[in-house]
Amino acid sequence: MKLTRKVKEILSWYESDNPGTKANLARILMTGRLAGTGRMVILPVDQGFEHGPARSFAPNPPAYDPLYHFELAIEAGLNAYAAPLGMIEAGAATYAGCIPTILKVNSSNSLSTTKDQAVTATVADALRLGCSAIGFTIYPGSDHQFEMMEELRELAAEAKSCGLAVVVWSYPRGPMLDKVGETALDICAYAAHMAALLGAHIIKVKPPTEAISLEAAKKTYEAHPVDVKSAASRIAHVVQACFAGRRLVVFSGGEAKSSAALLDEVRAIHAGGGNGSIVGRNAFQRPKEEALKLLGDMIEIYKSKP
Ligand code: FBP
Repeated sequence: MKLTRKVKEILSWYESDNPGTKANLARILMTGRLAGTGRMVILPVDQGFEHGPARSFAPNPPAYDPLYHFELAIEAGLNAYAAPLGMIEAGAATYAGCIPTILKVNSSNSLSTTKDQAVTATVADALRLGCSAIGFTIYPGSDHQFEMMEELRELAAEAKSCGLAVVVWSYPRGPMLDKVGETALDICAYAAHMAALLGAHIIKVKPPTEAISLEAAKKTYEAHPVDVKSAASRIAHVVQACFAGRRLVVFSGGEAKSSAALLDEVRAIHAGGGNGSIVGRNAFQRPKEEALKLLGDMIEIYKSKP
């Protein structure tokens, strides 16, 4: 496989990584219909843990079957499939080598009131299952944020030493943040930046809103304004916070919404220089044909000239 100039350029940003990690990043970037473009669409299916099985899969019952998600990601021509241990194990042999996988190594659930996650898989699991990367969530702002960051430090160091890539879901939540604050532009950029500082190769955040939430940051944003009205410039600001675009950043899809609304978001991510989408519920909660159509439309946007 010959790497494109774009992918070579992206790999050059990761100056400290060993050939194994670079090869795994290349696998993700060179797979699927967006291969070689530097853009990605990834399917994450950890919502069974996060929200429970019925809330996740009842809208489209075939999605209760873990194999369904491997098929969906492969048929849609996505770059990678991310899931917790049990989901990856369930299709590991059937789909070995068919699509890069990201093993989600920590998980939360809706039966807990604490903003924390348990470590639910290991780097050894990721290697045994042929994964390209580990995935880890941090909750900047939570009372457990520092332990989460310390867990990530250990797991990321181990993963990198074994030639795996590290994907960080950075979701601000905790006592200082209300619902508006969790997706406010300044907080989102801050969360993305912290993921970069923690050594993430790929950073995953929610699309930012117009709000500026942190009191201490308001003066700075007044002095150096970002065009918060434009979704593309909000994305561009998050990209800037990811080491001026030297780290890959992808944006999540959120709860099921209309195709038009999701595609508008994708256009903004593309125009703002984001590297793509990591979209779960909006994909697997739709009947498969509809999901394939929507994922195909997203890919077409990412393939077009921004
Ligand atoms: P969705 O596209 O379904 O939002 O998936 C992205 C994701 O990050 C999942 O990996 C995770 O389970 C979920 O969002 C968490 O969502 P929330 O923070 O809204 O509970």
